Amino acid sequence: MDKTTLHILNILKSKENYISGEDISSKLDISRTGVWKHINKLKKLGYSIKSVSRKGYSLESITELPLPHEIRTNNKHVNWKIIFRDSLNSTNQTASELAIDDAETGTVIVADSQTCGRGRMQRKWDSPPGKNLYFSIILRPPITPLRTPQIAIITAVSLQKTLKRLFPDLDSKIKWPNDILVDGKKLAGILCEMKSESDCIHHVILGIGLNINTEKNDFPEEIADSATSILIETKKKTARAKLLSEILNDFEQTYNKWLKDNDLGSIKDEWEKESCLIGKKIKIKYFNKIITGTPLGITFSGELLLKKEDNTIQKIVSGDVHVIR
Ligand code: BTX
Repeated sequence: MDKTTLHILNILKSKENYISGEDISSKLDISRTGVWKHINKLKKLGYSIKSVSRKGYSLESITELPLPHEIRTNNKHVNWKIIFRDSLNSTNQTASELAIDDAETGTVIVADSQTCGRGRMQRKWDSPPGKNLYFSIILRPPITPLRTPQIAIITAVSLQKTLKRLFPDLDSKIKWPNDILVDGKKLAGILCEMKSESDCIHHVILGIGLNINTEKNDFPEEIADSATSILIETKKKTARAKLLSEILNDFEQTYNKWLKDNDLGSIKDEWEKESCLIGKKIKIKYFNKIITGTPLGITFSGELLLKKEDNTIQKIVSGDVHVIR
C-alpha cells in the first residue's frame, strides 16, 4: 500500500466519527479528488468506508485480508517483514525463490489463496481465497542441519499455544510431526523445507496452513470428513490479521528460546503435554516400512519414541502416522 493511502487509513482509524474530504486533503496537501481516489483504493482492499455528503468519510470496518500493515508484530527477537499477495501458486515456493535471492530471516510470505498449496511428499493443501491463513516464514537459523526436524516441533508447540490462548474452548492437539488436530480432524499443517550443505543451513522455509473461516461444505469432498476449521469448531468467525500477529509473536519467543538451547529443552515437555498420540496405538509409514507401536514421547532431538509390539523402543525421525482406532 502506498504511503498516502496508508496515511489516510490511519487518519480514518484515529477518528471515531466522520472526517471531511476537505480536512484530509488539507492535512495531506492533496486534492479532494486525490483523497477520493485513495479512499477507493482502500474500499477495493476490503475496508468498509461510509461517505456521506457534508460529513465526509468514516471507517466502518477493516478489511478481512491479512495485509502487512494490519499485522502487529513485536519484532523483539525477529525482524519481521511481511509480504502479502492475493494469490500465489505456493507461499513455500515463493519464499524459497526469495530466500535464494537473499531475503532475510523473518521474511513472511502470506497469500489469500494458493493454486498449488503443497503438503508433505507433494500432497496438496486446499487453499481457497477469503478464509484461511497460508504463509511461509524464511529462517536462517545458525544451527546444524541435524536440528532442522525440531523446527516443525517447536512450530506446532507455539501454534498450539496461540490457539489455546485465543480459543480456550478449542480442543486442539498436536500430532507428530506436523499437524494440529481437533478430535482427529486436521486444523493446521506445517511444512518445513530447507536448503543446506552437510554442515550448514542456507535457509529453512516454514510453511503453515491454518483453516480459520472455512465452512464444512466448503472443503473438497475428499477431505470433508478429515478436515476442520476454527469456524466449524467455535461457530465464530476470526480476523486473520490479528490471529497471524499472535502466531508470529508467539513463534518469535519459542524460536528464540529454542535457538539458545542445544536441543528442544522444555519444549519437549510442552509437546508431550499437548500431543494426541501418546499412549495410542499407531501405525507409521517409515522408509517404505509400516511399523506399529505406542508413542511414549519424543527425544530432545525431536524423534518419536515408539514402543513396538515386541517391547523394544525405536526412535523415528520422520513418517506418516495413523492412529489405529
Ligand atoms: P500433509 O502432507 O501432512 O497434509 C496434506 C494432506 O492433508 C492432504 O493429502 C489432504 O488429505 C489433507 N488436506 C489438504 N488440504 C487440507 C486442508 N486445507 N485442511 C485439512 N486437511 C487438508 C501438511 O501436509 C502441511 C501443509 C502445509 C500447507 C502450507 S500452506 C502455506 C505453505 N505453502 C504451501 O504450499 N504449503 C504450506
